[in-house]
Amino acid sequence: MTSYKLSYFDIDGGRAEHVRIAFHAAGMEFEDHRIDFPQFAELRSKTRFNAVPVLEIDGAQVTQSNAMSRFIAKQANLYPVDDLQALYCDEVLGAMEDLTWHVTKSFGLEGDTLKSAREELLAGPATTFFRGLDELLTRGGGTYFVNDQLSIADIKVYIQVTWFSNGSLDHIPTDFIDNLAPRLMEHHQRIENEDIVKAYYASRA
Ligand SMILES: N[C@@H](CCC(=O)N[C@@H](CS)C(=O)NCC(=O)O)C(=O)O
Repeated sequence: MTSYKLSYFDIDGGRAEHVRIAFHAAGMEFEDHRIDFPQFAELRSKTRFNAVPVLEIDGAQVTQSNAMSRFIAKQANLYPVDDLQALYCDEVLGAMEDLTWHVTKSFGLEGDTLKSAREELLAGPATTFFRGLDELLTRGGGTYFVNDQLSIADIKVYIQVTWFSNGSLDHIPTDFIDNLAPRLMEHHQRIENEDIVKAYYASRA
């Protein structure tokens, strides 16, 4: 049997969470290798691009969280078969990766410098990306992002919206998305109640 080992920080979010949910939805066994920062310092130089997550498939390392999630999502019927719908799904995944990059630029900052960086994030990239997502939700049919059915794109957006609305990012008001694009919060609630998502978090409880 093929072995899968996914290494990432011990948080229920970030760049590996949609991969973990896809593994669970596909019913595929994997080692959920959760690391702390000292372990990351040691692992970093052993990863191909000095970053996590990394997925080892029978010991061979693969990087890039969205590529991993697509691979597993196909096994879980969470990735479109149709090429155009697959393109739409990839667009959402890529946009979320870009937004993450904008957020991480403010990591490590403190005090007023952090506050101004987060204000710039809100006024700039966060506004642009969440407005853009709202348009993509319309394109997908208004309920899901792609083809009127649940896909890995919905799960990725769900994780990002959680990150922006649960108070974990300093100086990001928890009602920011609700004020900017309320349909994204409705979508968030809908995805939270999907069997696949509920079953994953029940398995973590
Ligand atoms: N495009 C990559 C980005 C990976 C990435 O930047 N991961 C962060 C953690 S979420 C990291 O390991 N950063 C380490 C560093 O920059 O030193 C992916 O999606 O997997």
